[in-house]
Amino acid sequence: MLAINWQKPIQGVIRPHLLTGPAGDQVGQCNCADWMPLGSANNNGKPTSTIKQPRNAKPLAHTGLRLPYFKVECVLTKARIFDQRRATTRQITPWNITRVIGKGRVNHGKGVRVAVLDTGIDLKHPDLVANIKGGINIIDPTRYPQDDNGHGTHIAGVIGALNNHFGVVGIAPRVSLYAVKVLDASGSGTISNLVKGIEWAIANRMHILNISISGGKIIPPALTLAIQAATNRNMLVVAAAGNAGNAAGMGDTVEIPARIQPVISVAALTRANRRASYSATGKVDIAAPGSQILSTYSNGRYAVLSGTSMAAAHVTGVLAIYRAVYPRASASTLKNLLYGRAIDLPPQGIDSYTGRGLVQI
Ligand SMILES: [Ca+2]
Ligand SMILES: [Ca+2]
Repeated sequence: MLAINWQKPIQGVIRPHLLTGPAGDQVGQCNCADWMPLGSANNNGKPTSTIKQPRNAKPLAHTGLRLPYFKVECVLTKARIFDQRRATTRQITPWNITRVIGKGRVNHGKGVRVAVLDTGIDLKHPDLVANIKGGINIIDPTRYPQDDNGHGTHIAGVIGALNNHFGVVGIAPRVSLYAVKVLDASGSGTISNLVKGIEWAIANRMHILNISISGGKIIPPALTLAIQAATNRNMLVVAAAGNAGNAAGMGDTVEIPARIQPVISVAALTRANRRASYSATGKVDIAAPGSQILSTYSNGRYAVLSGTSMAAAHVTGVLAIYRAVYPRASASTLKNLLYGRAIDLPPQGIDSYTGRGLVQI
């Protein structure tokens, strides 16, 4: 029995709760041939803007947030990710995790608090549950931040899926994950809810914020203020550069919040260490694997997703490892370490495609 230790001050919002056991096994429901288009992805693979406006507000393009993932490539049931007969002896280390951690980690991110501002996290996922320490549902504070989309659970798994005998493993498998649900089941949300999520993260003294969300190019002042408040408190804010890029790498296509100055903007790489064609260009700080990423998914499942969303999660995981090594280091010191350790990718030097290059532990 694992108790979720919901961090104060959230009493009256989310009650302490016991969450036990894996979600129901859904053997054979999905396979790679019938990947499930969810949320803001459509059939041609380009993310669709699913703009949701706050009530009584004049429509503003920048109030719409969406998830910068390319599409759900494949949803795997627990049964499909590993042979059930060997389930007690097998765990996959996805290629993208190996790419970033190399020969191994110096620690597992223990004691580092990471807020995942997203669609929630599958709070009962057997490959995450021990690391989920709290959170909030900003959309409906009377409910748990349970992931009704899948995206947030995928992000959480890249950052910190458990190192055990099944499923996958994340970059920082003993990190403390906090589910901050700011997007609904379709992956849509508002700037004001994102700002509230950041405020919750500040109030609850998170160390790192992962924001795999994009919301166009107009910078809302309220969002900038919230992010500056976080970075002024020595917090690291990581965001997906966005999926509005093009094959030629032309133009300034990075979206908010990644394009806001103190945010670490992350580009997506393919398995060949090339910028993915969808990965936004311009204000890019660093790059990480983003295409064909296997991780945890809603309802105890696993899925392969692609996008700068996934790339951002790798950088968050690496920062968690750094922070566990140097718990007293300032955010700017950790940022310099992050940038200094990255492997430069062509063209030589810092560039608008992959920033300082491939993130490394
Ligand atoms: Ca595992
Ligand atoms: Ca370069």
